[in-house]
Amino acid sequence: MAIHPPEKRVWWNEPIEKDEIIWIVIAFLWGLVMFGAMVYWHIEGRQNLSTQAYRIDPALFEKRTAEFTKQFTVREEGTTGIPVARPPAGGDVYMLARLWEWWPVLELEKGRSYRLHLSSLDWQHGFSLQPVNINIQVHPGIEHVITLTPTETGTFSVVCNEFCGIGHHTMVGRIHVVEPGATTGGKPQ
Ligand SMILES: [Cu+2]
Repeated sequence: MAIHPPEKRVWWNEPIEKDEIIWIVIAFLWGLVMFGAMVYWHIEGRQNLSTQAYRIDPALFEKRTAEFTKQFTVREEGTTGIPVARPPAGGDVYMLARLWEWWPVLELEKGRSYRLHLSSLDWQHGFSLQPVNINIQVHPGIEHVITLTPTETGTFSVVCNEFCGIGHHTMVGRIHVVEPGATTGGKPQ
């Protein structure tokens, strides 16, 4: 009990001011609009993805990504030593996040569909594909599977947009998109 209790015991039970009611109603209606927009953008928008998600042991995901990379590596990315995997069109593709890299670099063909598997080995990271601005939260223990069909050729960056520590700003991956049938490195045959 307070040292000086209010004289009226039920001090809070007063009629609500009209202005306050108006603002409560506006906020409530706007919340409903935003809720509807979330569903609308999921169907009509081009940035909210319909991903499948599964539980996975990070060690198993690392093993699968390593096997995938070993099988399909065609070269190294510049002088970074990071392998570039060029999987067959239509297949499963793996990319992992860890402190502080996206691994491996992928080389995909334009107009072909792939099943991209994404997960983290340690902390939460944010997969942000630039410049198209596609965003996915990547958690350890959860594997996202995204059906991906690149629509234009070029080099796309994967930027981590979830702060993950001292090397966060260096956590940049790559996806190269080349014309179907192009040789590795993107040059036409
Ligand atoms: Cu990060």
